[in-house]
Amino acid sequence: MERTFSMIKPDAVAAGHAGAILALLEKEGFRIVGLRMLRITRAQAEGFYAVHRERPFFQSLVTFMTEGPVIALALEREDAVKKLREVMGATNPANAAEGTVRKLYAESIERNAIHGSDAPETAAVELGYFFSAADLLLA
Ligand code: FUP
Repeated sequence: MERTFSMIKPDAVAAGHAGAILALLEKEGFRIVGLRMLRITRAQAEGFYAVHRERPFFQSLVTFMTEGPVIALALEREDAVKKLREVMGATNPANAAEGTVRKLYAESIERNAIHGSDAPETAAVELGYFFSAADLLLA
């Protein structure tokens, strides 16, 4: 069993797609082991996406991520990191496969409905960013 971090982004929460996305994730075999709705601060968004700091879309991305509440998720299943990336679909919804979260719910490459960690090492860091070890031990 492996754990990964996911986040339902402000566009999908505001559009009322959170329940459908959670249902899709559960149907794909993920167990929800942590769940928090929160409004992230600009500093948190900048830290979370620090790897993109020099990219032209950085400020716009940070503004989007702070425009409304998000739902942070700790998810567990076999091969969770890789499987979540498949279920999310390509970053740009125009390139996302049928049935993926982004094909179904993303508005654009920036407003793309869901985040998922890109590697097990990233997952560990991102889970620690939003969940305490004690919270995840309960699950
Ligand atoms: P992903 O791992 O699929 O979320 O994609 P990246 O890590 O490459 O990008 C992180 C986020 O930056 C994306 F979810 C949306 C945003 N982004 C843009 O807004 N424009 C781009 O050209 C690329 C990424």
